Amino acid sequence: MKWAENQTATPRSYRLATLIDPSTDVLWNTVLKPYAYDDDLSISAGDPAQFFAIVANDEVEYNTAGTVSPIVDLATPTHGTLAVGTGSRINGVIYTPPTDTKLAGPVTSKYAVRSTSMEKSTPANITIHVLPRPFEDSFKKGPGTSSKITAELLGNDFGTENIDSTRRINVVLTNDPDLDMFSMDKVPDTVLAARERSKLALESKGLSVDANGDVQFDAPVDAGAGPVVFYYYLVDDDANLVGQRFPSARPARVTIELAEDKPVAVDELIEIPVKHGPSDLSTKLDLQDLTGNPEDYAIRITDTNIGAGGQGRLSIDGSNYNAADHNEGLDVTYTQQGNSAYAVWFTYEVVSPGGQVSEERKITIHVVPKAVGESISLKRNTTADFVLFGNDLPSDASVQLVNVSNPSCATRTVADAASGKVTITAPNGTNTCTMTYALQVRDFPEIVSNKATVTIQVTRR
Ligand SMILES: [Ca+2]
Ligand SMILES: [Ca+2]
Ligand SMILES: [Ca+2]
Repeated sequence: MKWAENQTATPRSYRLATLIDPSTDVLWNTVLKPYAYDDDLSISAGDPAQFFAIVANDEVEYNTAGTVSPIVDLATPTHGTLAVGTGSRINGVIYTPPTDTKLAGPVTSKYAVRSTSMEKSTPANITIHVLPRPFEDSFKKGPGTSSKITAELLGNDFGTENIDSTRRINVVLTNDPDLDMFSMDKVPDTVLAARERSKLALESKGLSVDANGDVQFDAPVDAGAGPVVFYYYLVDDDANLVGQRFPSARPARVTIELAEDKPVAVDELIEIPVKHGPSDLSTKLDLQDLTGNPEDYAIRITDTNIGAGGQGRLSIDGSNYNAADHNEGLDVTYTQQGNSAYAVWFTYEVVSPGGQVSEERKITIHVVPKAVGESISLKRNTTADFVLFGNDLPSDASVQLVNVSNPSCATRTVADAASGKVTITAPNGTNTCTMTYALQVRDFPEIVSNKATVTIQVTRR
């Protein structure tokens, strides 16, 4: 078969409808079975619910002024929600994108149409492209610095994760927000030339996308060049970059000021709960966040007692701190001794990518004990010893009892603070009393745990 008119390079579909029944039944012969055509729709991630007239391209006879929609068997979409329209919108569906605004990509559903004469079509596919949506960004980078800026660009965007694991969200840079970046067929020479100009302009601004899809920015050395401005689309793509691309409806503008905030360091106390170990003893210290510096500012350790009398271990970017040749990096992690409470310290400076250095400041780490309450039982008019440390952390000798309250009915004496032993005398009568205590680190009395509650059940003889 061949199209006689309107020939195009891309394949077309057609449908044949035939009447082969010689019946003289007038109704049968004048009513064609309804037919639902597939629909390909799009909406931006995070957008409010939107109406789509999916019946508009279908062949179905129904009362357009009525209240009964011809849409039947509407399948639950793979993401988001879909509902048949009502009132004046019985010819379509209302789609709400996923509530998780990080999601973009193809969503599918199915439906059929039913005519007034109750004939039903075969199912048609609905494909909804939830398009990613980038938002404008503005930040600073030091002159002459090189860095990946993908996280800065995507941090405030919608639809940065693809619903479909065989697809991905790519960044496409452009120097011109009005330039057609995505048409593939019959692209005019003027557009091709403009795309080339855009590419060169981005290169001259030090912008590129590497093989992993990360955006790299090599800032000009001369701050006098002024802010760097460009635009980017987010694109829902096949992972292998084959097939159709689904870019965001608009590109987002990015302004990078060629300047660097002076790094800031602060004196700070970091409290870490005692863990029993041996696993799960490491705590990432987000010092950039703690000091209010950008994420790409490095931490340089200048001195510490950790590993030199102080317990535990410091690591930088995944390997052990070493004063001589491994004292600077982005990620500082402290690994505690395990099942022990104590204090350690280090001094540090913050170093910007452009080489500015902050004042030196000190971080004190308190590994804080954890008191856990318990329920104990005691016969009335009797006296007994109880050790409250059994379920506490640490269970070593680095802590002692402190702040032991008087029970609400019984009486108590602290028999041995270092071993957690209290002597309790029950009253003459059954009752339930409570008392509280905390743990104090013996070598660092300024470190005191939470308050734990002990319930004393006084029983009959
Ligand atoms: Ca349709
Ligand atoms: Ca953004
Ligand atoms: Ca306890």
